[in-house]
Amino acid sequence: DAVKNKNITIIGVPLHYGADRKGVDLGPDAIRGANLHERLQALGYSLEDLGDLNVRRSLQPPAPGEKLKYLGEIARVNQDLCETVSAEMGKGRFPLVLGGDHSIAIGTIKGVLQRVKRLGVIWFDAHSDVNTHLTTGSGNIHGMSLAAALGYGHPDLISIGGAGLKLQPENVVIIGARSIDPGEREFLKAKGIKVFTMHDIDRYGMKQVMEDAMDIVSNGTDGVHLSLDLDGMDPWDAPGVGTPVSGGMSYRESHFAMELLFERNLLVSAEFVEVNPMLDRHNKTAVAAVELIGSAFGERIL
Ligand code: 5AB
Ligand code: MN
Ligand code: MN
Ligand code: MN
Repeated sequence: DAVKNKNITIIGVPLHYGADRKGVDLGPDAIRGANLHERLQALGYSLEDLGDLNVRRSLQPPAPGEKLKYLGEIARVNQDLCETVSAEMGKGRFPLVLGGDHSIAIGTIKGVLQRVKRLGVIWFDAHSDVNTHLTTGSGNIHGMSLAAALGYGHPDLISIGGAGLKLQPENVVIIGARSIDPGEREFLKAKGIKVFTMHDIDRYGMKQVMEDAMDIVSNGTDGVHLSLDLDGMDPWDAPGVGTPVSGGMSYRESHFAMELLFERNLLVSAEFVEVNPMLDRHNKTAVAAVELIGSAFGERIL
């Protein structure tokens, strides 16, 4: 049955430079504090928590108009993450990465790609994160991570984990999108990346969307990575995020998506990102993250 790998390695990445906003660096501990270990152990998993990767504090703020804010530190941390993820997978373990801002998807995915060449990705997000330094309005690298994992963007980002290591666009789906920049729209069209927008979820329902999404990411691949940005959920249910967009996936829709994912047994790795406890209410978003993790790893109501 699903998620056969019973050995999980937890890796925290307290990075906020990709979002250029404090608080999301506290995400890993907020998620742990919402009883992550207990939930997974109750499901029969054996855990090793490596703690948090090192991230430098108090860097000089970027110059106004900078299009790749904090590039150096973000690239360094992602290279470290890439090596850590790859090493854990080399020991036969399942990497569960806790963010931190979504720029960490670059390191996670590159590390997984070193072990699973033909990798599918489910990108659960209000945004599509396919900007580059040429299209970004904000200069925030957390809006560029999917593009970088596909091999587009600044050389210091796309070379992480080794030149030529990249996802194929036909193996990627985005779920829950409702805020896509003009340059991103062009990119998604040009590369033919399948996006299940909120409109699609309204129209076809989460069951159909997930079945189609899982068919796409499993076709011709040897494993699937889940990159889950908590802002994919509706801000009512997940208020503790830096870039909230209303009209998102409900609490139940998100749970159901994770339950369906578990049933298909596709995942080889996962990351949960963008939890910002400083913007949260009653730890709601960290708790939601742990509940989604629980569902993705087999928790059931009855
Ligand atoms: B997140 C925006 N497209 O590039 C940009 O939270 C938002 O990882 C990016 O999805 C949001 O700054 C990045 C406007
Ligand atoms: Mn994102
Ligand atoms: Mn987002
Ligand atoms: Mn639940």
